[in-house]
Amino acid sequence: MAFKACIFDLDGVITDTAHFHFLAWQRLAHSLGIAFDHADNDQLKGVGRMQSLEYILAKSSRAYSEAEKETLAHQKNEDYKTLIQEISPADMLPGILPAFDWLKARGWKIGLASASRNAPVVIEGLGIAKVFDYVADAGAIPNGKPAPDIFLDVANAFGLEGGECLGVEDAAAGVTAIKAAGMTAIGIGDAYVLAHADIILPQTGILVSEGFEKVAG
Ligand code: B16
Ligand code: MG
Repeated sequence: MAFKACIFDLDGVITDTAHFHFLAWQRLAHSLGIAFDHADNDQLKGVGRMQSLEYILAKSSRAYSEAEKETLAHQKNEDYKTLIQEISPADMLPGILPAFDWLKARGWKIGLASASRNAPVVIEGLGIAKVFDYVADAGAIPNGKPAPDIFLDVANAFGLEGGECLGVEDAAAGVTAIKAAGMTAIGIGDAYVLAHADIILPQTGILVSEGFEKVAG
């Protein structure tokens, strides 16, 4: 079956917002007397906001009410929104603009399947909002990654089968979601973490030559 669409993850694929998530989560964790380091942050890649908070609070000795959790998640997001105000086209990861050009030249649809509710602000800051034929609304998708829902939502919007779509992800949960959606997965990053992807690339600079050209060829 020929590919007709490429569906991108945002954080860690198109731009590196993971560092901003790290700073905001760490500030929150430390304010609660909870340790939080880069290894913790890696566990949260592709994981939604409330689930990420649950991961952090599980390390606390005290229990938090639902109302307190809402307040904490809001606090982290306000911090995160302040940090991403500075995002500009210079924050695009290498090879992404050429990847968009390659896809457009072949008439493939371009979709976004980010777990982040802040995705519209980030792509606006990067200057690429108009590139996407469809952007999934993370807040409207009931089951987060590793469930296939967000990738299937994009495929449905395009009127395509999973087998006609390629997905690009940097998180293990995201690769699992792509495969569960019946799509072909390109993983960006650590080969050990992303072992279940169809193609694994160490970085985005070779996405066209070692990713798209290989699957489309
Ligand atoms: P927000 P992605 C994910 O984005 C991030 O990787 C993850 O760290 C974050 O917690 C999640 O979005 C939710 O983000 O709090 O902004 O809604 O990798 O799926 O593009
Ligand atoms: Mg990601």
